[in-house]
Amino acid sequence: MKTALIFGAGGQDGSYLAPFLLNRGYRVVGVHRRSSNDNTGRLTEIKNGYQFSLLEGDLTDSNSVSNIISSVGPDEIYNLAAQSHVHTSFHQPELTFQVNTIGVLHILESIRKHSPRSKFYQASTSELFGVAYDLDAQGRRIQDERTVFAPCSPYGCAKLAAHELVNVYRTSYQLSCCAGILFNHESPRRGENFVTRKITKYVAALYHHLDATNGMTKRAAKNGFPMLKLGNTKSARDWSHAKDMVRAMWMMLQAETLRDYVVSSNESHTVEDFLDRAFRIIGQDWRNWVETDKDLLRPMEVPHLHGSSRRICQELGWTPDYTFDGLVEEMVTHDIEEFQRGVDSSESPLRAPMLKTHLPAA
Ligand code: NAP
Ligand code: F7E
Repeated sequence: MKTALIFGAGGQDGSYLAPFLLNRGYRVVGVHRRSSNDNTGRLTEIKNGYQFSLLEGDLTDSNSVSNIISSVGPDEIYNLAAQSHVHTSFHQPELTFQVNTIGVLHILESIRKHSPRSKFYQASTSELFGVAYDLDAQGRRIQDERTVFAPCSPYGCAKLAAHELVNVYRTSYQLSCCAGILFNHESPRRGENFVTRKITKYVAALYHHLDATNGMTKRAAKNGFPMLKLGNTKSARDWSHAKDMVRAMWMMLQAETLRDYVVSSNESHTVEDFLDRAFRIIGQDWRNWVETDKDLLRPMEVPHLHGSSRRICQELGWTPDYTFDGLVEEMVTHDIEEFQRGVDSSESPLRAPMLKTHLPAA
């Protein structure tokens, strides 16, 4: 039986990768950092499973990382832990480097010293490309393994340094490590301060509000509901489903020779496209409900991401199962149901997460 160690097991991707590996017969050890509030909620379904265990550890503490790696002696290590919010990285650049760069160095050094036979996957990102792109045969702006890196945020810079470290350790010490340059990926488990989930949670709350105010004029209904505040809605992203992405991570570690791959849906949509799709599900026009908040604009923005994952498709046979429309629909439907469960629960409806966030101030 193979053992896999996942740093960041409680995050969006970790919570999909862990059951994916358990279903393939792995013993899985997840690492999460200490927190005064439970940060393992996404792992509820597998937490008490026989082949799954959780350890506390923090990437910024080299002792905790090396103790975990030397005691578990894993066949495969996946590093999904990060300060993963790009806007936050402008406000907390130092923390972002501590976790996203120095943390990765701690893992690489521990593997080199204590577990050199472990295979290692590092979560790199399309943020490495920043403003850079190439033109494909149809003249479209795309990014693939040959595109240069030109990051636009402390997050992108920290991830680029970690990406290069993985390459240096692979070449210098012949470690079996690689990095997946993954484009944006989302799901009903996406953190609530990323744009897609922020939108789908709002749409769900609006759906219930409109339902509850049935019979009122649209104008009256609108007056009783706060607007959705967003930053730049013109930027374009290549959005996939997180489930497709964790399958790619695993496939990369099963390859005979480990190398870095771009993983993407190969489609690019603006934030406005996402808004359009999500609001149309509840029969609304997003333009009536969204306003710009200058505080949500970033000091520098990645304007256009559009991946080409041809290489991983050709060499490893990876292809995505989900479509853009399917992803948006799943997220909106999930959030509508979650909202309803909050209202139905025995607690006061005001404690339901959506109502708490979206009810106008008294
Ligand atoms: P996520 O939901 O933010 O999960 C990140 C996890 O890392 C969380 O469980 C977090 O714990 C943990 N973490 C943060 N700091 C830590 C520390 N110092 N020590 C140990 N654990 C720590 O991110 P995700 O969407 O699953 O993404 C997984 C990885 O892929 C990240 O490295 C991200 O940068 C990268 N990535 C993501 C995307 C995407 O679109 N999702 C695309 C490309 C690359 P808490 O829950 O306690 O905060
Ligand atoms: O922003 C715009 C924002 O924060 C997407 C991370 O997983 O993917 C993610 O980074 C776009 C940007 O994701 C709001 O300016 C508008 O143009 O959802 P996001 P991201 O920055 O692309 C990469 C690949 C990663 O590696 C990261 O870890 O949406 N936007 N208004 C907004 N974004 C947010 N968060 N909130 C807004 O209100």
